[in-house]
Amino acid sequence: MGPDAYRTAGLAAALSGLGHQVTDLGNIAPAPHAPDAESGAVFAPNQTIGWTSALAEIAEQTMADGLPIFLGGDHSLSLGSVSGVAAYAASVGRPLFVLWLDAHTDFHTPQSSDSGNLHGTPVGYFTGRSGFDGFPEVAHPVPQDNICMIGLRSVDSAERQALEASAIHRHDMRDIDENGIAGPLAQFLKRVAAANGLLHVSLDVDFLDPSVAPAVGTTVPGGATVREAHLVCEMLHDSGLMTSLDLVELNPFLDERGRTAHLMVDLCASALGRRVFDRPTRSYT
Ligand code: HAR
Ligand code: MN
Ligand code: MN
Ligand code: MN
Repeated sequence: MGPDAYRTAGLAAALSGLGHQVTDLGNIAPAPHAPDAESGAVFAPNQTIGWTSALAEIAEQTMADGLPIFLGGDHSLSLGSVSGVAAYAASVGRPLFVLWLDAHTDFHTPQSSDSGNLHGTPVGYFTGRSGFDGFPEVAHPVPQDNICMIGLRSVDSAERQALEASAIHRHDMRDIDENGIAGPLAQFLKRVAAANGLLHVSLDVDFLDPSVAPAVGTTVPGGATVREAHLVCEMLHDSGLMTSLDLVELNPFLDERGRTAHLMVDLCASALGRRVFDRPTRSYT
């Protein structure tokens, strides 16, 4: 339902109005997979394996043609999108960086997850943590030091422990309250530019405050404002560095007259060049 809500909210028209050539590849189907048991430690592992294989393949292919935007839907789609983008990055000999805009760190493994929801595991998967039995092997794990998380305010204790032992750059909401959102982002973008990296951005609806973006199953109060989110997207466009994007966790059943879908479309447009006025080009080198 998420992708259809984005279509209804006019995502393609917003981007073509900015001069981009937009191709909607339609809904993706999962690769064939074994049936899932009714109950188990994690929810729908085999189906998620099927989605991961299909998405990784299409991600790697579409990177050669343009800037793919993956619409969801559950954040478990990033097991596939990011691992496929990482395979493409390796094939062109460039390092991959990931900007994770989310209330959550999604750094679990299927073993450490309390909830059994695989949307809590994509960062664990594409950084090459062990415990993803039956999932496609991650041939090109994203280096921890190449990942920046912004918007954090709900971290489980197993994730906290693993993160604190990791080199992942993380900015919780207090950090943003105290220092603003532009500084940490600019710092990260400079590193991407210096390394001639590709940049995948994963935007979870719950990065935003639920008062402005209610259409997500895992709302956490105290999130980014509309302007903070636009500033991130505007800076991403200025940088010219973003090469792929996930728009995830939109649940249209929970929306209020499409306001969350429309806000996400507007943010995507900002990330792809919509602006109020031109300003001198900012360099992140
Ligand atoms: N950490 C919790 C869990 O693993 C909540 C994860 C929520 N994640 C998302 N996307 N919905 O960030 O269950
Ligand atoms: Mn989810
Ligand atoms: Mn998430
Ligand atoms: Mn989240």
